Amino acid sequence: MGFRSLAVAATAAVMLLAAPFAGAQLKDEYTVSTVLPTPFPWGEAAERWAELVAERSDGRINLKIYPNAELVAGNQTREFPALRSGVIDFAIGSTINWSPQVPELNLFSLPFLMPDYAAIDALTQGEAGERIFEAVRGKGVVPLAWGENGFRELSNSSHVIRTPADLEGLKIRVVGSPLFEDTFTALGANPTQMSWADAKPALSTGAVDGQENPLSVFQIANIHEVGQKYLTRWHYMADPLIFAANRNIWQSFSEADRELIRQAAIDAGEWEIERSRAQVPERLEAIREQGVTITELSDEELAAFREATAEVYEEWTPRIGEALVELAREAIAER
Ligand code: X2X
Repeated sequence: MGFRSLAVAATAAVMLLAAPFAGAQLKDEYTVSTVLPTPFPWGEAAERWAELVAERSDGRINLKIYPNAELVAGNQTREFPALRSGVIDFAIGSTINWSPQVPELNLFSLPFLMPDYAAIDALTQGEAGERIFEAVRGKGVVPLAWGENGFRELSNSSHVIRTPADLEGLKIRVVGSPLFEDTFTALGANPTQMSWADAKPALSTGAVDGQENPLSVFQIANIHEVGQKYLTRWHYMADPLIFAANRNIWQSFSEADRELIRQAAIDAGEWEIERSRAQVPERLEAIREQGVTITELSDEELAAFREATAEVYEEWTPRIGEALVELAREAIAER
């Protein structure tokens, strides 16, 4: 073979190799929306996902993370519509923030439905989780994997909370999801909906007296600095995170790349869930050292909160779907 034909053969080989990549028409960058950045577990989950995707695709697929819901101007309950319409390519979203568009996601917000981690897993890893993913797909978004924000605990600036009566009249910042209005109203509190971006300022001016968020959020965001001296571990609900893709973006990838991205999401989610659960004891210690009074509740004390919020089930079970709530209860009972 002469030099010329060698060169032609080499060019052809390069083109053949490049063909599947060219065919997939990859963008230089894919946007990934999250509410919390690193070092919150949520942000770390996103970072891990982007790393795994870059590594496994030899740098072909570039996920760029946009935290603080900045792609929707901080308005976290607008994230799902933006993902659906294609303003955002990918997102890792809390079930709370997406529940206004996907009513089934309110399942996880039913107060005191999930008593422990095994109960969360029984839902996300079982048939209930599949049905919830089906509901997300039904709204035009492709769900890929689960992560976890965490069990949400109650803090306030005024006094120790041990009973529903202790919540009477307290102004509590809640996420912009209607179920939370009902839960805190049932408890005699005064819930105020606002985005996370507005929460810390509202706590610091005293516009609200309290808030609820996972321990990781309380600690990393230094919520103790804005007068939140009392924390009650009531574990009333936990919000899983869902890794998801815009449908058109998803369809633009080759079958093999879809598998790669999905598997990376599953691996990043599992890594994040395990890690954030394992960090709870050290977080509690750190929060205690920040001078916060941490209150643990007995089973009887928890039962009083469960009773006081029972009406939320009556209102919300039909909206979530009777069958799904029933399935979830069974899965939790059999965990
Ligand atoms: O806004 C919150 O409280 C947060 C950060 O936990 C969520 O996005 C659900």
